[in-house]
Amino acid sequence: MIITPPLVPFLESAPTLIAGAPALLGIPYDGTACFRKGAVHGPHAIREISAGIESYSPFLNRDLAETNFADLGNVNLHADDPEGVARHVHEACGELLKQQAIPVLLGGEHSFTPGAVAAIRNFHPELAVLQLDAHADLRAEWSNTKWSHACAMRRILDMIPSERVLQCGIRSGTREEFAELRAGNRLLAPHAPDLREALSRFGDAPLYLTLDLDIFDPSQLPGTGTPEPGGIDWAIFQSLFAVIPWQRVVGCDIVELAPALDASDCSTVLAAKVVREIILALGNRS
Ligand SMILES: [Mn+2]
Repeated sequence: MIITPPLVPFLESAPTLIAGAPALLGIPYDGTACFRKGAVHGPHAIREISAGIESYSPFLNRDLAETNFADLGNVNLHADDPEGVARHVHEACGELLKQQAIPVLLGGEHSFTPGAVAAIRNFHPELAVLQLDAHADLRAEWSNTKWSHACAMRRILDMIPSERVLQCGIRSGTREEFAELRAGNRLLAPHAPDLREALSRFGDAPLYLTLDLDIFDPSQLPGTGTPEPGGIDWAIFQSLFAVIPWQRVVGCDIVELAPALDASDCSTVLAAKVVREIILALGNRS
């Protein structure tokens, strides 16, 4: 397994992989960040601050202490180009899926998501993708690479048919990106009833969730590379969370926390709480 052990465990997680359970894997990379860097430190910051948050979720009435999951540490990145990093993520996710774990990837920047989706699609050909994000990420190329964070959803659409992709919370992009989103019926406001209805189009298809933390308003989460006013708060996040069919989620990522950009650490606390809720949702579904 191409990983390094966690420097600081996510709360009291088991270090070894458990079939059927979520497995945290960090991707410390921000090589294509074009505005403000720092997401490379996301995985470490989330683990470190996890010691300071409760393991119990009153919202879900579940506790990490009674939940099967593993924190496997970070992927060893022997590449500094985004395509190479995506390839490492592809390999690592392939290994996790072979062992029937559910990859939960901690970014890092958004550019590695197509690598994860490519690996998971090999196991689940009918895979559908839900993106929660402020940005369309539909550029064909950005900063001289097709593998920039700004191209993540374009690369996913190279693999997954448009009708199996939903992009929720998007409030920033080019005129062309928005024209495409609207024409493809993929654009959703962050409104739980709409999300529930749209997800029902996928039937029983397995689902990949890519969660860019900049879907949150900068007042809630300023510690991100490309903040975008007009985002969601925690209550709206909970309402969206409640309509996601977690039984069908076969992989997910939580990306774009840049901890040093928020000296209060509240952004990192929020990110860790998101990760906790996702582990609780994925680790208690039998
Ligand atoms: Mn974004």
